[in-house]
Amino acid sequence: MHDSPITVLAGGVGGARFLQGVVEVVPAADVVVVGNVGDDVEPHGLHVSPDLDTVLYTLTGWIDEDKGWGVRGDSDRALEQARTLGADAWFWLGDLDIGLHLARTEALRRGEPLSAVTARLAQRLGLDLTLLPATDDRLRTIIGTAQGEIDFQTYYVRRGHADVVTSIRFDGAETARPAPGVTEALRDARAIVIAPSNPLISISPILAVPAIREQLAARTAICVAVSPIVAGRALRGPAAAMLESLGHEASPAGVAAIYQGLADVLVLDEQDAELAARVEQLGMRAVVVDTIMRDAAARERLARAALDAAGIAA
Ligand code: FO1
Repeated sequence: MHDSPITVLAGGVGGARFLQGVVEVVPAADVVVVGNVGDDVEPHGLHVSPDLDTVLYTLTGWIDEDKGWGVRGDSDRALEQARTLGADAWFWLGDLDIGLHLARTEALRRGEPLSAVTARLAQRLGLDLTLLPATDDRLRTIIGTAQGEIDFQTYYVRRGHADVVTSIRFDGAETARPAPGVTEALRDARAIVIAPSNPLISISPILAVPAIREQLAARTAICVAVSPIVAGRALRGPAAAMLESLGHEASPAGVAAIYQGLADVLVLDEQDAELAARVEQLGMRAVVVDTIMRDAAARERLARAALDAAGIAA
C-alpha cells in the first residue's frame, strides 16, 4: 500500500465503475478502497460480500457488465441442482462465483478476518489496488418497510426493492471497529473520494462505523464526493425513491446535505448545473461535469474530474 494513498469509499456497481476510471488516471497501487459490507448475506451458509465482489470482478474484467454484478458468462448448475433438491434459492449465485464464496466462507470459518480473506482474494485475482472492507465486525443494513424490518438482500433482491423504505439502520455498527488499514488510509490519505454510490445504503454503512466517521470528520486531506443522482434519478437502483421516502431531496443538493461536514467538494452532473449554488450554500465547492459513466472513456473522465478537484495532478 502507498504510504499516502488515494482513499476511495465505494459501494457496488457505481463505485466499481468509477474505480475503473480511477486506476486509469493514477497507479492502482496508490489506491485504497474502503468497501461496504452492509449488503453481506449468507445464502445456503455461504458468505457473500456483493459490493466487495463487484469491485473485485469489475477491476479484474470478470464482471458481467450487463447485470453489473457476478461473473460474465457464469452458469448456474449448482443453484439449479440445489433448487431441484428443495433448496429455497432466491439469491442467484453463479458456479464460478460460488467458488469464490467457498474460499471466503472456509477462511472465515477458520477464524480469518474478512479483511485478510479479501486481501488474499484480491491478490489471487491479480488486483493491484488495496481493497478493505469497512469493518471485520458484523454490520448489516436493515430496511424498514410498512410490513416491518427486513434484511437488505430480502428488500433488494427477494422483493425487488419495491417496498417504500421507511427507515434504514446498520445492525452492529455502534460497536464495529474499522478493519485494519482503514483508519490509516483515511488519516494518511493524499485525497479521499466518495464514489458515486448510493449515499444511504452504500456509503452510510461505511460511515456508520463510529471511528470511520470520526476520522473522516477530522480529515486533513480534501474529500471529494461524486453525486450518484442525476436529474432527480439514480443511474441504477432505488436511490432516488429511497432518498425521497426518507425525507431527503433526490438531487445533488440532497446528496450534499448528507455529506455536509464530511466532503469539501461535490461533483455533480451538468444536467443539474442550476443546483451548484445550493450545494455551495452547504459549504461545499461544486464541480459540474458530465458524470454519466456510459463507457470506459466516460469513467476515466469522471475519475479525472474528481481527482483534479482533489488537487491530484495526473
Ligand atoms: N442482485 C439481484 O438483483 N439479484 C440477485 O440474485 C443477485 C445475486 C447476487 C449474487 C452475488 C453478488 O455479488 C451480487 C448479487 N446481486 C444480485 C447484486 C447484489 O444484490 C447487490 O448487493 C446490489 O446490486 C446492491 O449493491
